[in-house]
Amino acid sequence: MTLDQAVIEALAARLAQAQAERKPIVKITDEHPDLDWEDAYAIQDALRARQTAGGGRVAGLKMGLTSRAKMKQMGVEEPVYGFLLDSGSHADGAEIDAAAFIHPRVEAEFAVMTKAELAGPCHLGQVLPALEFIVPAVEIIDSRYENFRFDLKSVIADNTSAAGFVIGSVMGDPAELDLPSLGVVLEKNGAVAETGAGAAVLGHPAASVAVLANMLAARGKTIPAGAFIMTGAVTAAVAVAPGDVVNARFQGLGKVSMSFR
Ligand code: OOG
Ligand code: MG
Repeated sequence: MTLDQAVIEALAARLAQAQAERKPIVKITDEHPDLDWEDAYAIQDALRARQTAGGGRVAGLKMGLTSRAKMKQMGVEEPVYGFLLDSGSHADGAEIDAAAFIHPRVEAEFAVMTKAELAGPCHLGQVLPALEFIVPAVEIIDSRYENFRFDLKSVIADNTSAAGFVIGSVMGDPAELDLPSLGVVLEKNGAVAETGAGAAVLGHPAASVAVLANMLAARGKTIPAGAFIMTGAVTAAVAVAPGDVVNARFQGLGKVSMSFR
């Protein structure tokens, strides 16, 4: 740690304010170039504590930057994790107010629910039997940083750009599905915007859960049973604006839709 708790709290407050006022800020590492990984996750933890103290409820966990397409789009090389708030959950087919965000983007993801605790170190072979089901999902991301530009430590502090999510209603059985081979099509306004397959996510979406367990283990934490986890975008994220209609189609798992007003 390079920052004291007062600075960590102040940075979390600044991020929360940027989100509340929809005014992007410069990335934290511009001002704190020596910020380390512990500082970055400590700021995220402080943000989470602020939001839950204000009545927010944590709905689950998310992995980010787990596909080549995303790493390339954002210019970073490693996965990160964050949390999902209940207030960010939108029903499938919802009309979502784009004015609630700074510069929203959508990305298609596989989401899972665990049925057993996962304590790292663990691998795919331990994760698969611990999954209750898999559902198709779309994450809405919205960096609190200017021009959606950041480095890994800054994006960790900003809760990995988490801003909302929509899940589909078809529950897949991870034991029955060949997850790496499942195709995903992300459409905006009826045109294909991105295409991919489960293998884009660290080779297998459940491998992303293993990486999460391992990252949490490094901080003395585990993934509890009954945890909802977004495993990270399959393809690059797509910017959305009022009037846009988004459809994400998942092979064998139906589709997830939303529109922005
Ligand atoms: C960071 C969040 C990445 C994903 O699924 O890869 C993420 C960002 O790109 O702003 O959620
Ligand atoms: Mg995501």
